[in-house]
Amino acid sequence: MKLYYAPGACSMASRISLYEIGRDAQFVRTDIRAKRTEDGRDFRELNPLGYVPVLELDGGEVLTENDAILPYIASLAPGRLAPEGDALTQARLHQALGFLSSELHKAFGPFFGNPQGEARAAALDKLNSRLDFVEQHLADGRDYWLGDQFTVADAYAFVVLSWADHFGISYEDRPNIGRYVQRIGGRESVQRALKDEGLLQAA
Ligand SMILES: N[C@@H](CCC(=O)N[C@@H](CS)C(=O)NCC(=O)O)C(=O)O
Repeated sequence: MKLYYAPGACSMASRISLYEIGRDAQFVRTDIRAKRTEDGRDFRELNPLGYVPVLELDGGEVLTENDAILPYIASLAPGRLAPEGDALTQARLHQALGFLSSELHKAFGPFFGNPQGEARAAALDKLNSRLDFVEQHLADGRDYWLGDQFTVADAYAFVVLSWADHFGISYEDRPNIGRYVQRIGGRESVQRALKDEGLLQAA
């Protein structure tokens, strides 16, 4: 199995999840601007839309979209990264992933274009409303997004919430998010993913 990734991008959630379950994979660095992979492929042959993550399975099947890849990885180790239970329990994971991709991740999108002035204020306004929601969601003292169990949603939430730092957005006034990012960031899988993507100074 190959995971096409860009350092620090949302694809890191898949890497963290693979590390959590101890699943072997090849990690192929991808230049998402030039749309080339490090092994010289035209990335658009894998994903015509040119974004990571892409998971290429051993049989050649190609999977795109965090919302599909993360539950797929979770399915490789039942009970480890997704809750087991009835339809409502399963729906809670999809609710989390839907929010994380189409609301939180998307609200960070404009900041990658370095918006200025009114454009930054508008982007901040929208992002703040999503962060307020996250702060409230975590206010009952839960350790993980869905409660007591670490799931793929936490891997994804951690990666996206960590981007704030790069854009001068602090969690000082959002202590629940601050603690959550610290907690997830302290996991061995996360530290290893940060190191392997070159985002941590070598000790
Ligand atoms: N809908 C996609 C979006 C993935 C996405 O936004 N990937 C970013 C990195 S976090 C990317 O590769 N952007 C490059 C581009 O869109 O050209 C998903 O949820 O998987």
